[in-house]
Amino acid sequence: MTETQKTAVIFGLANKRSIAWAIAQKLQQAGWQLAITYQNERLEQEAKDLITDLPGASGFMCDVSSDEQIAKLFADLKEKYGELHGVVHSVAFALADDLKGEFVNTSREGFRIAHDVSVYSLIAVARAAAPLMPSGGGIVTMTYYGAEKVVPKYNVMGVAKAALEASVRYLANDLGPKSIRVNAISAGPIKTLAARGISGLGEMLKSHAERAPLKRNVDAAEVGATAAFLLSDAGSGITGETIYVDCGYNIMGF
Ligand code: 0WE
Repeated sequence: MTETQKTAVIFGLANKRSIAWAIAQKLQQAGWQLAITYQNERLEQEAKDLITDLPGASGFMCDVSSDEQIAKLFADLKEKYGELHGVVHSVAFALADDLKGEFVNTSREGFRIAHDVSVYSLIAVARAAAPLMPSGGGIVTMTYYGAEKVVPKYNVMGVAKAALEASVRYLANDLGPKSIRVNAISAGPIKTLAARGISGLGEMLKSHAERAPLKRNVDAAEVGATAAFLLSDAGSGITGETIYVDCGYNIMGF
């Protein structure tokens, strides 16, 4: 068992509603050993309480807006695990002011922060992880439909997610020769901590469920299962892709 066990690092645990947590649970059930990161001291206690109850999982603090913290984390991961087979990036941030009102009012600093935290971090993490993946592996990030079509108030996050999806394709091209696959999951709206700050989320969930072919909203566990699939051998032919886990919402024209 241990000689064939795979190890993944998961970025973006805030609480039990985090997509990162749903992915962690599915990967653990599939037999993975996990390193799970949280942003800072403020989130540490809640993260550690969750991680303690997940067999074979360890917690690490890492703010992905810091090159130093990313370097330190991967040095620690190399020492503890030697090799990695999976990376899950479930991190995004924009200033609250930029997720209300009009996109045309996005500030230079707000644009920079959204892209630094939500997009550049994937590139930095992929670069740091690749040397720890000599046998190949998978990288999965989270995106949203607002990358392709206008979702009112998603604003600068939509532009950042468009850049993230393009980054997935360029990373897939760079890392493919090392047998490292890079994909994005485009999830329908889910009531996470990040989404709860959004006014009108309730109405959005309702209209999403009405319009989606499956007539319901997606569950974080379904996103977790898709991430586990992409990181498994079953996903071995898939790279550079954005996979929808949205109850079919994106296929509708009217
Ligand atoms: O990607 C997201 C949300 C990401 C997010 C959320 C927040 C809230 C708190 C990024 N930064 C912040 N910053 C904060 O200060 N989603 C896909 C969920 C989401 O967010 C929206 C949505 C949906 C859906 C914002 C406006 C409209 C729809």
